[in-house]
Amino acid sequence: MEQEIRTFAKSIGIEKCGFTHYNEKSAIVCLFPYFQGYCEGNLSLYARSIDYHLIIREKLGRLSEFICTLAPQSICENFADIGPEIERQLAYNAGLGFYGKNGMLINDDFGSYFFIGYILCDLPLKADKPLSKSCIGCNACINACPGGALKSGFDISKCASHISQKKGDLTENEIAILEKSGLIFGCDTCQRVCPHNNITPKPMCEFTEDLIHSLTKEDIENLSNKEFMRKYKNRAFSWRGKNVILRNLKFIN
Ligand code: B12
Ligand code: SF4
Ligand code: SF4
Repeated sequence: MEQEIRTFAKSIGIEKCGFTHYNEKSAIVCLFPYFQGYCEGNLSLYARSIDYHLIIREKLGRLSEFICTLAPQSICENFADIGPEIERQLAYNAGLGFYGKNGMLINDDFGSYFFIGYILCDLPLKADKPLSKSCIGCNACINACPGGALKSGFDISKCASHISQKKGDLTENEIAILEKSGLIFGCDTCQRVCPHNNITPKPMCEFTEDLIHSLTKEDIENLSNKEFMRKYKNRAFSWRGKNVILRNLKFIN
């Protein structure tokens, strides 16, 4: 059954999936590569396409339906981002990648520019084995991080990605970190400098279509909150609302 699941996953564009166990259930963990190559813009690469949650939900929905045709009694639940488990851990356990010092899960073919989604189901699937390797340890991510967030473990309060998404006023130090990152939503620095990302892009085609690379003040300042949400509701950067983006645009063009 594992092979049939992998073959069907491939047929809908999921090149890599692996299996592990979680809370007496089987987890079918899938990777969703999105690296479109580098191109100017003030949005992080992960936020330029249609919201990855929507793309993952659609793909996992189809995969779950397929599993239910193989085993009609089975119950499948799909997750991306808000599930019960830490996804990098799950993907690591399913043998889909290894950890970088930047905290990212890295895959030999995709680098670290991929999302993770998974299905929990009650079928007894055979677990894959974790890889026994780690990143090459060059420290480029630690040295390049605009907030110094990776110096000893991961300090979320110094991470530009977190700062760009938090609500409210920013401190002077937070503003300085945001300015250094050069982005109004998310941060790519610790992935950009990572040698494991010197790869030929192999994004899922859904992540190459309808891209927005940048937002300007003019794009959004005259929209009401409702209009902003309506216009950008299918974008990952919209979840925090218009004011957070407008605030960040004061510091970055
Ligand atoms: C909250 C969150 C954030 C927060 C806080 C992140 C954090 N590190 O705590 C903020 C907003 C800062 C953030 C930023 C980003 N995030 Co985020 N985030 C999440 C979310 C929703 C929860 C993470 C969480 O619970 N963290 C708690 C800690 C304990 O878990 P963790 O971060 O996974 O860390 C584990 C590993 O670091 C591991 N580990 C590290 N080194 C080693 C070494 C060994 C040997 C072992 C065994 C384990 C290990 O230990 C930790 C526990 O397992 C997950 C989705 C999910 N539900 O898991 C996405 C997720 C982790 N984010 C993701 C992405 C893409 C990003 C960004 C790249 C987005 C961007 N461009 O701005 C940045 C990257 C920042 C960074 N360097 O980590 C992807 C990661 C994909 C990947 N290839 O790794 C995820 C999985 C979302 C998804 N569905 O694809 N994120
Ligand atoms: S996402 Fe940016 S700020 Fe956060 S750890 Fe990576 S380089 Fe540092
Ligand atoms: S930049 Fe170097 S140290 Fe950081 S994750 Fe990549 S290989 Fe590891």
